[in-house]
Amino acid sequence: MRRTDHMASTTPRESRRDSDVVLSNFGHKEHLFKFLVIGDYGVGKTALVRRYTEGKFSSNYKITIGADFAIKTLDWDPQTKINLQLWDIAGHERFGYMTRVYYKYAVAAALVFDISRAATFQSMKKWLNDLREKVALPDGSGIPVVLLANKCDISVAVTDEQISKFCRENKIHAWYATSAKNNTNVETAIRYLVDKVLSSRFDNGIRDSIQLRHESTFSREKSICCK
Ligand SMILES: Nc1nc2c(ncn2[C@@H]2O[C@H](COP(=O)(O)OP(=O)(O)O)[C@@H](O)[C@H]2O)c(=O)[nH]1
Ligand SMILES: [Mg+2]
Repeated sequence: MRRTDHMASTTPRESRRDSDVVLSNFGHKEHLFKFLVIGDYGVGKTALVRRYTEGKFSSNYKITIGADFAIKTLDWDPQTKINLQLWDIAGHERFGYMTRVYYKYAVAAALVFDISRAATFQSMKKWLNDLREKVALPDGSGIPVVLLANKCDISVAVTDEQISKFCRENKIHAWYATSAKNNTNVETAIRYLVDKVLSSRFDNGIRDSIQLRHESTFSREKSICCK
């Protein structure tokens, strides 16, 4: 695993977000989190989303126009279920920015570049600026971001030092070298983001829960990660 955790300063967060429905039922919580997957065309966003949600990799994807999302349900712990929506910006990469509608209610983002193509790393600043300009928490701080240096199974054109420096300068707390092809660090990176979102809520004592009238039965079949 290649990852940096630095920048000790963390900004406190406040309660938020219509999309983050939290259902509470006899101690059980169910969250809905919208995560964005952003970056230039061809860096592997769709491949990462498919790898994570379907466990598959294919070198041939049809180009989809419009924002696409895939859902995965995580049994995070015996009391917590998370419905994760991964939004893939399919077809809009050429603009280098997204509309506010696309960013709405997002609680975290993965910025992706292709480690074999330096130009896609140079674009990260532009994508990050667009993200931070268009989505902020009520207290003005940004949503958690992870940087993914994808295609680490092929040639490397950007060094660890360059990536770490970029993260330090832009207050990105973690980055991972990933491969959608070889399934390297894909789950780890998403888990990092989920953990960030959950812990910041916990830190702020968020109590935005709805009591359910009847006990519901939560499926535990697709348990993929527990803390
Ligand atoms: N070797 C390798 N190829 C990848 C990886 N991820 C994606 N690709 C390939 O890169 C190309 C673009 O991927 P795609 O997911 O469509 O990129 P997107 O435009 O960012 O959604 C496709 O041919 C993928 O098969 C990876 O981790 N390793
Ligand atoms: Mg795509």
